[in-house]
Amino acid sequence: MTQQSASRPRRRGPRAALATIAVVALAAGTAMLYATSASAQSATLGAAAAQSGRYFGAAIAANKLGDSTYVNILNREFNSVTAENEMKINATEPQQNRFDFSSGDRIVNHGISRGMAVRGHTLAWHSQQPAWMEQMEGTALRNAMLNHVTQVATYYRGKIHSWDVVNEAFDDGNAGARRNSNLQRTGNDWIEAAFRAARAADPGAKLCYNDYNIDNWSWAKTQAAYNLVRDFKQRGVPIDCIGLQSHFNAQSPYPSNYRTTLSSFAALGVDVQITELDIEGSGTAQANSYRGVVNDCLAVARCTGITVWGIRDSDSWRSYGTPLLFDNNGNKKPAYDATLAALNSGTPVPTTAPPTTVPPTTAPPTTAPPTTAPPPTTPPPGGSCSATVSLNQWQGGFVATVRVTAGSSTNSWAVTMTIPSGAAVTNTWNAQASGSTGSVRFANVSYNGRIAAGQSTEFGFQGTGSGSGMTPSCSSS
Ligand code: 9MR
Repeated sequence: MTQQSASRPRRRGPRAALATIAVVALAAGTAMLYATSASAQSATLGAAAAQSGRYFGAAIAANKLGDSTYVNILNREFNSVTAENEMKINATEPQQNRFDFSSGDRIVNHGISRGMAVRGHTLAWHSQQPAWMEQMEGTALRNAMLNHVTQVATYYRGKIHSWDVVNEAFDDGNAGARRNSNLQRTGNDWIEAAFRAARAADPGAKLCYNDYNIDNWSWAKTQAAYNLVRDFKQRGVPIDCIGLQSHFNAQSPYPSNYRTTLSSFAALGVDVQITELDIEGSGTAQANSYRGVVNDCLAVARCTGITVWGIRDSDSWRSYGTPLLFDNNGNKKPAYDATLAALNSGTPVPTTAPPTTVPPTTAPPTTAPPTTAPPPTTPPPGGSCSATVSLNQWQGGFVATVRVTAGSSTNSWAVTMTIPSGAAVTNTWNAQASGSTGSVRFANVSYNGRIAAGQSTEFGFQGTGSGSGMTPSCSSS
């Protein structure tokens, strides 16, 4: 498996949308451009994000899954979940080699049963280690860490969209140095060792490095994380994504160069995920910051999803800062309205160039645009769609990413595919599968049935065996 093919959801949304807009503008004048880019209006965060093939997730707590206000918001608004604490090392391996997945399973099962993508958080971290691990050093700790990564990633194999393989390995000071921890003291290569173990255990999961205070492009810690990713890509260490936690407050505000940070990481050839977003504040100021974050993500083709770190302000680890999208009673805040509107506002021009690149000095082409309109691409009436599939395969298994594009706007869609003989679907996200072998139908879930004309959404599934030769066929209404 190559690094490229490991890159599961290849987000082509903004580029595809751009191409569509260009065609429409040539054919019918620029007025159509605005009509097209503003046409899709989804009522929930997940559905709005899904229009461009992205996810919108929340960190959730297993012990709140009995709270109906909480669960109603979760199920209505979000299409991805992260366990806030339940999949950390102290939760999953409380005693050495005695694993406990009970709380993690509650989160994973809740997400998977509703077609949500599950982010795994986290396999290797200096914090929230069980007591037995905190006391360890050296070779024993290195082996215990690798065993933990292997066991946990293997247990959840096929169920996790992205793993935060290593969390918070850099120091907070300006030096950009590694954090001094018992894991770091096992040798500087502990991070890449963890990534290699995770890839071997679950080849279908995207593997992320996750950290906070790597949002501001001019901060040394950001540069340290950037250099780590660049080095891994250069040396072929398996890494698919960078997680920017993006906990913003007065000391670490939403930076004006955030988009530069996102596009710079993306230009290294990794996905960018905003993994723990919360922004302290209230009212218009808070709403403006959320809007800025969303717009920055939409502007970068490989910024593939946003997760907020909790649902209501009262659920937040920083509840005093009221940093989330819903108030203590579960009501939508101005920050929610701004976030939803930004997600619905379309997909601005992607900026994938690294910031260090000098802008071209060549003048724009002087050739006049063609005066003949391109041939009209008339979509069939009554909702139409097409689907393409891309595969990430390894010995004995595969992950398929299916992109559904609406010819004319849809209210619902379904993709049917014949699963090759000997292969079987084991897990699906962002769609509901009927059956697992032979002819399998994948129907939209509640938040991604509506696709505006020319827009796309993505779903995925994992399977055993070989997925070669599948031809998707799409129908819609
Ligand atoms: O939100 C989590 C809180 O409930 C825990 O007490 C805390 C313990 O370390 O971890 C919080 O989540 C952190 C996440 O795992 C990593 N990035 C920072 C998050 C906020 O502290």
